[in-house]
Amino acid sequence: MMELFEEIKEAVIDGDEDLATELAEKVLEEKLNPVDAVQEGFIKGIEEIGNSWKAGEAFLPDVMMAADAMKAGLAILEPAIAELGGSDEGSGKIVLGTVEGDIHDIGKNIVGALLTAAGFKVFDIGIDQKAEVFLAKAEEVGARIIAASALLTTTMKAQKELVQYLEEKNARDKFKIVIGGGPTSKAWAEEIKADGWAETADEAVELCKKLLA
Ligand code: B12
Repeated sequence: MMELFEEIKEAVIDGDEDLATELAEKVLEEKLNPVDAVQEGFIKGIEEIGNSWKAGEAFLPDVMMAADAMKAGLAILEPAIAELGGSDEGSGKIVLGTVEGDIHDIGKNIVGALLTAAGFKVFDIGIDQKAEVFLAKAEEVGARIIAASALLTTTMKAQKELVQYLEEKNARDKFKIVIGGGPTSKAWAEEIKADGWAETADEAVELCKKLLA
C-alpha cells in the first residue's frame, strides 16, 4: 500500500498525468482508502515539487505539470471519496471557492471532497471569485457556511474583503465564514473576524461540523 502511495507521489513530482490516472485507478481496484491515497500520495507529491520550486530546483512548468497530474488523479478518486461518508443531507450546505485573484484550487477541491464525504452539500463556485459571487450563491442555495480558500499572501486580503462585504450587505449573521489555504492562520481568521480556520481538509470537516452543531 505504502509502495503505491510512494509511486503516486513520484508520478505527481514527475508531472506524469497518465501514470497518476492509472495509479488512482489502481487505488480503487485494490479497494484502498482514497483519502489515504490523497494524503499520503498526491499531497506529498505536490508539496515536494512545491519545495523544489521554492528552492529554485524546479520551475513553474514543472509545477504546472505536477498540478495537472494531481488533478487527473483526484478526478478519479473524488467520486469514491464522496461516497465514503453517509448521506447525512441534514448536515448543511456550504458554498466553497477560491478568492478573487487566486487560481489555486487543488486544496479547495480536496476540502470540497472531504466535506462531501462527511455529508455536507457542497456548492463549489470555482477559482478567482469575487465576494459578491460567494454571497449570491450562498443566498441562492440557502447555505449555512461560506468557505474561502487563498494560497497567496496577496490574495489573503480578499478573505477580509469577503467578511466586510457580507457586513456591508447586512448578511454577516446569516452565514458562518471559514477560511483556509497556505499563508492563512488562526490569527488571520481572528483578525478578519471569520468564524473559523483550518489547516487541513480533515480539520476543515471538523470545523464545519462544530460550527453547525
Ligand atoms: C500547485 C501550485 C501552483 C499551481 C496551481 C494549480 C492549481 N490548479 O491549483 C500553478 C502552477 C498554476 C501555480 C500558480 C501560481 N503560484 Co502556486 N503553488 C502551487 C504549490 C506548489 C502547491 C499548492 C497546492 O496545491 N498544495 C497542495 C494542497 C493540498 O494544499 P493547500 O492548497 O495548502 O490546501 C490545504 C490547506 O491549505 C487547506 N485549505 C485549502 N483551502 C482551504 C479552504 C478552507 C475554507 C479551509 C478551511 C481549508 C483550506 O486544506 C487543504 C488540504 O489539506 C504551492 C506551494 C505550496 N507548498 O503550497 C505554490 C504557491 C502557493 N504558489 C505560489 C505562487 C507565487 C504562484 C504564482 C503567483 C506564480 C507565478 N509567478 O505565476 C501563480 C499564482 C497565480 C494566481 N493568480 O493564483 C507561492 C505563493 C507565495 C505566497 N505566499 O504568496 C507558493 C507558496 C509557492 C512558493 N513557495 O513560492 N501554483
